[in-house]
Amino acid sequence: KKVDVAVVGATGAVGEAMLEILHQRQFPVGKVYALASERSAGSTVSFGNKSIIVEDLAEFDFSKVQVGLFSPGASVSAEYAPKAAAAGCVVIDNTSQFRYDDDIPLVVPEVNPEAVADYKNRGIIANPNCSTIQMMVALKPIYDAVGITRINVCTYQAVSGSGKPAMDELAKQTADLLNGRPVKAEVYPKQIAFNVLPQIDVFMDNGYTKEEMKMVWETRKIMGDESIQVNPTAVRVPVFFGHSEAIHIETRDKITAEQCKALYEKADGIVLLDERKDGGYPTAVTESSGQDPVFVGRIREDISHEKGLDLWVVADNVRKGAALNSVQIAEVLVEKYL
Ligand code: A2P
Ligand code: 11C
Repeated sequence: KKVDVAVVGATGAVGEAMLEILHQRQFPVGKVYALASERSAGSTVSFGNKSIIVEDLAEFDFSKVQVGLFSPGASVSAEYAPKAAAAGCVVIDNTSQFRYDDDIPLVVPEVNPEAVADYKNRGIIANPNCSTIQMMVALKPIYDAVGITRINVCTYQAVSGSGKPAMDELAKQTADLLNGRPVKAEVYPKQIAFNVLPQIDVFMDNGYTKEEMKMVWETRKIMGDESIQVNPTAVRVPVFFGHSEAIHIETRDKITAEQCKALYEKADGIVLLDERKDGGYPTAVTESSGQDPVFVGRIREDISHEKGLDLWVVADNVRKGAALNSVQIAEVLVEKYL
């Protein structure tokens, strides 16, 4: 069974990775269309060893495809995802536009693949935020085994989460600083090179940022548990690819570090790298960059809480955090429903 696919936002960081992953995983593609804004129409992107001419999203007829992988920014998805769905294309949307609508499924295939069935409601499936996805993959086995009542999480997020202009800004600021030139901050409110910024996305009325609140809202929706308490601090660090997270959980029943490791030995999508010696843990650059799994290490029982457990979780934010998760959703869709 072949499926015709449109990648929307194909010239962006996530769109490029979507094309690469469709090819790598041998997704059963028939025809692939690369769509972006009028600005880049006529340029080319790669798909395997072929190059595809980028077409203007505004001109595209979505009745030509069965699946649309969208990552063009929330306001563009707001306009075009419903149009594509009305033309019979199932949209898998990587933006935050539809995630919190009750009738739109929000899916991490290792956690709640059954929710894909609800694509029938509006023809749209939402892909969660990158920092939520890797946390869900890591916590699901523990949630199922002993329950989780509360999550405290601090993130260390790569600049690729903000798209290509942010990657260019980190590179340029780094080069400027090393060459004694003055630094300009445009994408981020302060210098990101050699710095750490405790702000991702805009501030909300409660003092949390929107990135932090996404982790709260999305965790509850994906786990299907409104009672989970989530307390995030989301931080941008000068890393190009790979989000890291220090996660502290409180479980319903006690779980030991050894029991937790045993769960991970047989969990889908997880690589356990946890040796109590120098370097015996995963890092964004060395392990996760360009890779599919979620890496977990530093598992230990919390010395300050009887039912507390600490974890270090790393994944490639552009792959598992965005493009790969979207393609995995498409795989479930094609295998079970289309
Ligand atoms: P374009 O290159 O034509 O601007 P990133 O998040 O890495 O910056 O990528 C954003 C992606 O979304 C790019 O492919 C970009 O295309 C695309 N995009 C942005 N605005 C629009 C729009 N109005 N219509 C279609 N695609 C858009
Ligand atoms: C970041 N998590 O790292 C953001 C990017 O809701 O899909 C993804 C924003 C989103 O900047």
